Amino acid sequence: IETKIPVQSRELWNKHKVQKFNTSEEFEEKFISHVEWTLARSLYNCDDLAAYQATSQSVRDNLVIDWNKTQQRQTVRGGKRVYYLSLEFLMGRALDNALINMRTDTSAQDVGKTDQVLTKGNTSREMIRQAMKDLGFKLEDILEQEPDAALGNGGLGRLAACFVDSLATGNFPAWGYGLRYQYGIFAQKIINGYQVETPDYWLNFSNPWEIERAEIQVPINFYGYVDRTNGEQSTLAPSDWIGGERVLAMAHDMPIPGFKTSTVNNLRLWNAKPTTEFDFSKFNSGDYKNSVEQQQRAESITAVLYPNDNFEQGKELRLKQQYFWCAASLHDIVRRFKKNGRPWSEFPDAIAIQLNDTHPTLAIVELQRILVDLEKLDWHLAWDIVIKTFAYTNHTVMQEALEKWPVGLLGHLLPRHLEIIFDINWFFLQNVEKKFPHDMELLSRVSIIEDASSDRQVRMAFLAIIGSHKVNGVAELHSDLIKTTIFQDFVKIYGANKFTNVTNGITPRRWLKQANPKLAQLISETINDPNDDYLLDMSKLTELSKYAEDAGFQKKWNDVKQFNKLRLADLIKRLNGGVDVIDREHIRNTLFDIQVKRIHEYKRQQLNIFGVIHRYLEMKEMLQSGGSIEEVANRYPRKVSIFGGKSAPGYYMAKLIIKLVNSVAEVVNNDAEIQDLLKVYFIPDYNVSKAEIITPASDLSEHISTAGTEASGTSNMKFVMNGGLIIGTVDGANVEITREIGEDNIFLFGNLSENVDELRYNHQFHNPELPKPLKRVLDTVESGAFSPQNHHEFKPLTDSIKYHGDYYLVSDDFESYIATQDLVDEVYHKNKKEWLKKSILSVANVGFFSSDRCIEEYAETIWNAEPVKPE
Ligand code: CJB
Repeated sequence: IETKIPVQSRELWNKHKVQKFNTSEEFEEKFISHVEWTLARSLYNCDDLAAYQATSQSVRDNLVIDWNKTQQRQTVRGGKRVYYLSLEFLMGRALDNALINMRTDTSAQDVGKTDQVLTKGNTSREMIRQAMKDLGFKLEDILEQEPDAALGNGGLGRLAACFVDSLATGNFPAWGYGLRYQYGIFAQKIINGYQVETPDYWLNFSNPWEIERAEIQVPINFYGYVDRTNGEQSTLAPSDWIGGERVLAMAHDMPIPGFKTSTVNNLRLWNAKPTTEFDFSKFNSGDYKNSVEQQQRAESITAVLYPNDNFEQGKELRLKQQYFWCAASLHDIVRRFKKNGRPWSEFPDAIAIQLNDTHPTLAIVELQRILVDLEKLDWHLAWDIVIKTFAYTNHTVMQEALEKWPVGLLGHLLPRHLEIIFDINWFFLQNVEKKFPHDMELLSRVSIIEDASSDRQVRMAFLAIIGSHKVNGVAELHSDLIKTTIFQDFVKIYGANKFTNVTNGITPRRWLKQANPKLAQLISETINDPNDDYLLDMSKLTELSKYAEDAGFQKKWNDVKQFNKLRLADLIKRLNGGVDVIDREHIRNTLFDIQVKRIHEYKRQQLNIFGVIHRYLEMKEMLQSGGSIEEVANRYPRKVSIFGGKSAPGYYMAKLIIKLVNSVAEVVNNDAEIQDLLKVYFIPDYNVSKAEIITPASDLSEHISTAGTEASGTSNMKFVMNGGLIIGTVDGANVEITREIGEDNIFLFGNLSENVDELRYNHQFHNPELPKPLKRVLDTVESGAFSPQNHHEFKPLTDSIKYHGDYYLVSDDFESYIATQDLVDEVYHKNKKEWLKKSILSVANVGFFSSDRCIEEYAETIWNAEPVKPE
């Protein structure tokens, strides 16, 4: 590797080589020096926040040493690099994860010498816990100081976070590229039952996990015009884009440590900054204030994450974000490639770029522009390179989520890119015409440019397919669906091989070891795996099957669940202003039924809350017709129904669902008649760190989307990995979960995706016939039972089922849903042994859903990339 340091100086560098801390004593020394030097504090004013900062700085120092070595190794070995482009990385907290993943330099022989390093199967967590205690702090309190890095909306962003963990763990030379939003997803407050959004200024206390790369600043242009005055007429020839507005992209790096490896990869996030130069030509001379203001506008590009999940709004600033990020990342990737001096034709052998949804589709166009306009490659040669480099992951079939940009807007912001898009489309349509002559309808259906006379739009998913060599869905059912619905024509054009499936996964480090330390410990003891190797090879969990019916083991298993339920009860009490919602005395016999995810009509939180209302009405009716509370308890045993999740700020129906849940909670929780048999609680501000407490506490979780709408779901995997059972529809990854853990161990209900179209079609002609119990629920809601001040408050929700076509098929699935809930009660309360057996068998067979498996599939079938392992 190149260096400016003369040979005779290198000895000195090596003599003073930085060292990782390996023992608690070395850690303590580091910690104190960070308190004093980095934070300029002391023994006398080191609070928990300062201790968190100093701990993180110390841990980061260790990671940076491995980060540097990893980058050198990857450069020297020259293997294929993978770049994961995602507009969202929902990372959550970094410190605890780093403590689990981080390697000290202690080798196995040194174990005896160094406290508890490696002896407990890992991790520096125990060592640091003890050291923190000696220094006067409690590790748990320190971890709580860290704000979540919430640079994502939901599943798509969290998937990217799991992927970077698995990429590092698998030793892949892989970087993530994203944006460093100053405001992540908003914090959700619940005020009088309504969602209220407040800004998430997560960088308030500086972020010890990011390394500002002030030296890496990429100029990015917008607007302007294309210049071909040099005699060239063709848009296919190298052209000059004279940009009108210029901003700088500055890199911020986050180290991503792998588990049980010294590989530390990089997550590079771009921040927008004004340039230091003034565009004098653009401003009237003397208008100094105005030109400063124009410059300042630059920062708004990375100011805020768009808070929509599965929905695209089509705002200019969003397009600006996308181009800013794609251009900066590609510039960086190309610069790194050019250092090798390899010919352009080898670009796809050196580099794979994965597009997380269509958000980074402009990267395809930008690479074509770089190759043609800047590197002067022939158009077709360039295009061949582009296609071989990119691959695209689709995450949804829902129309409202598919990105389209008005031609006018795109051409205004990126005039040269629009030309290139038109040329890509031109060649593509010519090929289609050759293959399917005279099929004008086909041509118009697959054209990148949607020609709806009034305003033409660029269909980003089509551009992504055409510019990629592979397109994948995220679960089998979903990957089949995209082939038969939204991308059907492209299967005809390209053949089925271009389309593939990679079922999503989750990292067991965060979602088992970190979130559920008690279960992780029980597992490692039971399968005799003191070094937690199972976290890398999840097939080891099948060992647990042996104990599925072992009474002693079942008791331990259940004790872990009780511990986690109490932990959640504590959290809920704290969030509820110190007032308990859950009756701890009976917690053992209280079924925790949880649905936490973004609030969306397709995810059907409304079905869940209608089910709760039904249960409540049934209980009340039993009492009114003279039943005793014991009889009620026998039919409807103890249950707490927990909801959580954010709604997009502009999504009226989703917000109304949140309000309904809170209104039902208000009534049910204060109804003394039913005692504590039923409780409802909406957890405000659901996020990654709360998920780590919530997930391990579930007995049952709900994944009840209308069949065919949830591409995969990943929280379903998290709940199963933590011993919770699932009530779910035959949708997304529920299908493969059923196959892996066995159909006896999951509560499936509802219509199948192949019937959805017909059911919807029928609803258009006559309003659905409401099953009796649902009719009663809707009548009760409309009577104002949960909104005495405003009887009509929830009418849009009931109307959407009764009169507006019930698009999400609540009426069609309601009876099967409540019948299945009855079955759940039956097993949980009447046959606990059976329940525990199901729970144990679920965990035993959840291995397939590790994101390590998922990343290996991408590497093998899409990227053709190999690990670069440390010696
Ligand atoms: N997904 O989170 C999002 N946002 C979108 O805009 C589109 C899809 C989700 O992606 C997850 C990861 O693949 C899927 O598990 C989930 O079903 C899908 O809704």
